[in-house]
Amino acid sequence: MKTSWDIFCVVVDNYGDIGVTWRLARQLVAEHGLAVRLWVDDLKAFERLWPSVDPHLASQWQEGVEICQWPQQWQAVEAADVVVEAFGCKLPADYRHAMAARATPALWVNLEYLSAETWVSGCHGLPSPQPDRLQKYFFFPGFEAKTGGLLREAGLLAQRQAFEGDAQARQAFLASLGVDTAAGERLISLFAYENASLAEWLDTLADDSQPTRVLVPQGRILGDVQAWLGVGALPPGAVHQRGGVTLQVVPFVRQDQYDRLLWCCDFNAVRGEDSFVRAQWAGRPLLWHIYEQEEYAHWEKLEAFLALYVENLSPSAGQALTLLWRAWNQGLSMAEPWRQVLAHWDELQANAQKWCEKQAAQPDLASALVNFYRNWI
Ligand code: TRH
Repeated sequence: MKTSWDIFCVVVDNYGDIGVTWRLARQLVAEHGLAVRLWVDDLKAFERLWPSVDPHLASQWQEGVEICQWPQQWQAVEAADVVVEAFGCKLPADYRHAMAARATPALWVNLEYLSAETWVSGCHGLPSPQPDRLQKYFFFPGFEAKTGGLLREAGLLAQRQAFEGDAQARQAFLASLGVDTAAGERLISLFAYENASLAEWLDTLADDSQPTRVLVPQGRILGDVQAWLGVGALPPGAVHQRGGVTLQVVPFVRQDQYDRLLWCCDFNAVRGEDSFVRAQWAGRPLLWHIYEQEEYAHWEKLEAFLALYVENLSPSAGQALTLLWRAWNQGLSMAEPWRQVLAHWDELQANAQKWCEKQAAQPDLASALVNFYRNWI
């Protein structure tokens, strides 16, 4: 019989929680042949990144995963062999009792948020003592050998390479978004939270001799784009040009299509957790808008990642990228850091590729979780 897995997800805000758990659930089914149920409290957010999800159904199957609406009044179900509690969402008390009542113990894993901080390697895989006889462990994604790694589907990089080598497929994909690029145009994707630095970055792009097209998926940054353009609502398909920069709003696409958008662009601005990782798999230079935390806790995460990411760059290229990321995350001036990034473009491009290969040489997170379970039983 297949090992059964239950993954629990509370959508705090945005799309990262469901983005990560849905990606993991799909991969556990597709690549490990497991029986996976995904419990989600907000199917509306889910529908956004996987439109075939019906937000009105209590239970449904998608890609071989049983998706269950996490009900406010929990109904008794049998507990699975492996229980993944994503990002510290609290399991229903009745479900915990069901776990404790099993003849064989269940493995209970708390999947944590991604961080490059050095303490992560020391905490990955540690047990978290529980009052009942349940066994719970911390599972930390990460960038280094002693962490749980990053979500990466088998064949992802080969798919990307095939796509990159197929000019027609690229053009057809962009056309499906209503995008028609001009020769020599730099392509940037822009997925970010509200950001006070945007206006100056756009000014800088507008003044550049090389034309730039910025593709903006529907989302929170659009208000800043509107303000800069001095226009009203910006529906998908809206295109506005100012100097050397063309801004084009694109629809929020299905999760796997978003990868293609990243693969099409020369530079990707991403945010949160999942799009941040996907941009790394795109092997292109990127700009990260980190999710802000209380007491500025996110800042150490940003610096910890940068320290790893710029390790093999020349000091001046590393400095250029670092200053750009810091400016973007603090609402500071982007003009000079962006010019410096352009001055080091080839080196940053090569580094993005090498970083991607280095990360891909580590076991992916889904395989690491499956191995964790195998070693535990
Ligand atoms: O939406 P986010 O800001 O999510 C954040 C972070 O995960 C953060 O850590 C968490 O604490 C907070 O939510 C609550 O950014 P993230 O993580 O990149 O998730 C976006 C998801 O949306 C990702 O799976 C990619 C997907 N996506 C699409 O499927 N289509 C699109 O067009 C776009 C732009 C994104």
